[in-house]
Amino acid sequence: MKKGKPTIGMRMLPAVVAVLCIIGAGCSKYAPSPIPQQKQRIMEIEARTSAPVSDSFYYYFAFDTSDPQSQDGPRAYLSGPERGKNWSYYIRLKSGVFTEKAVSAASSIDDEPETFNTLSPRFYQASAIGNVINIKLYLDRIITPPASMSMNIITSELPLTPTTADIPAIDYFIQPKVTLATTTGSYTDNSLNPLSTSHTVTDEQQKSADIVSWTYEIYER
Ligand SMILES: [Ca+2]
Repeated sequence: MKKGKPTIGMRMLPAVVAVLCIIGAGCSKYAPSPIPQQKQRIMEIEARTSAPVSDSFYYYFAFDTSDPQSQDGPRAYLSGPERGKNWSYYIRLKSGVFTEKAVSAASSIDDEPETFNTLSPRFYQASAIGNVINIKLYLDRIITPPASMSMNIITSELPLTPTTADIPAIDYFIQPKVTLATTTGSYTDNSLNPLSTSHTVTDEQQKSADIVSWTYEIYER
């Protein structure tokens, strides 16, 4: 073959490409279309403290997700026989570490919570910066949520413990049952629930455990 002379194959290349394109176009008609990404409900809670969030305290976000709801919502009992009363799921912040616990049976309230990070199917985002604690999670992965649930934000110096000694909560909702709708677009906050976190911490040493405001929102991502 002489150098530089195009072969028949090379000369036919455009035609071959065109045929392949037609075949390709024909085939794509039958190719499976990508599954559209299902949007998921995110629950976002933001709580603000009087002084910057401190490693000295435990911050509990306790939920009653049971259906039907308990009469009085998640109570601020951290010890004694009623500890963790009506808590079916909670997130705890201590020393910059977020943990979570789904309370499946009454006895499991005393189990150590598991780390709430990217390994948790419920985790979306969580941070504690300055005076702001922000938690975002996949609502539908807590449970199949009922039309509404209830929440309490409880702070303390000691963790929830199966002891008869009194472990007093520092801050908590005066009215323990704050009802939250779980439908997309739901929103509520402390001003709409005037009895929530209205307990004012007077001890200067405990201002970091004083929740002064909070918001709750449901949206899709
Ligand atoms: Ca407060």
